[in-house]
Amino acid sequence: MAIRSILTAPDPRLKAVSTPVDAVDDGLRRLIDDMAESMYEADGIGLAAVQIGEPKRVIVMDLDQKSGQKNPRAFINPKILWASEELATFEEGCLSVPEIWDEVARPARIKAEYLDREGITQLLEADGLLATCLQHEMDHLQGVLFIDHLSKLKRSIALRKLQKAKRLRETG
Ligand code: K2U
Ligand code: ZN
Repeated sequence: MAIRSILTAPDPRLKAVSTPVDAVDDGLRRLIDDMAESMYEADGIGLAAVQIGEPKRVIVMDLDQKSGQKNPRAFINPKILWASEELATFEEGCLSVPEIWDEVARPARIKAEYLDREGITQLLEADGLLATCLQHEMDHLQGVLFIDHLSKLKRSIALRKLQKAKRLRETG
């Protein structure tokens, strides 16, 4: 397993539409393990493959990292089959959008289909943080960041802040 660096916005690679996985094999499972390790290292609870520069339709999430218990779940080629009209608002952050937090409204309940790390089709009914996080990660697979859901003004302020922080990191 390897800890991979996480891309931070602005970065055109984060805007890529990720490609479907055509084989759930050992190579993909190594990528999933690297994603999980990179997510834990960054104190995240979710990560999309595109965030480590791999535009494949693969997500890992672990919402219950209680007292060191790690239970990473892989979602390969996830599809949302149904979403409630009712919305739920959460304050979101993102490992690729450092130091920016804001409220995003998304469908409160969803039904999704995906392949697990053995390539078996699974169905998921989710609400609460699980529904929000999965939708946030699936946005990544479409090249969409949570700041793209904010008002034009808030998004431009966020992008200016991110550009300045990236310049400072790169020039030291
Ligand atoms: O894409 C991501 O970075 C996933 C988010 C998970 C998440 C986003 C929105 C709502 C719920 C969960 C991160 O893994 S967790 C949030 C975070 C952001 C920055 C630093 C640490 C944790
Ligand atoms: Zn994110």
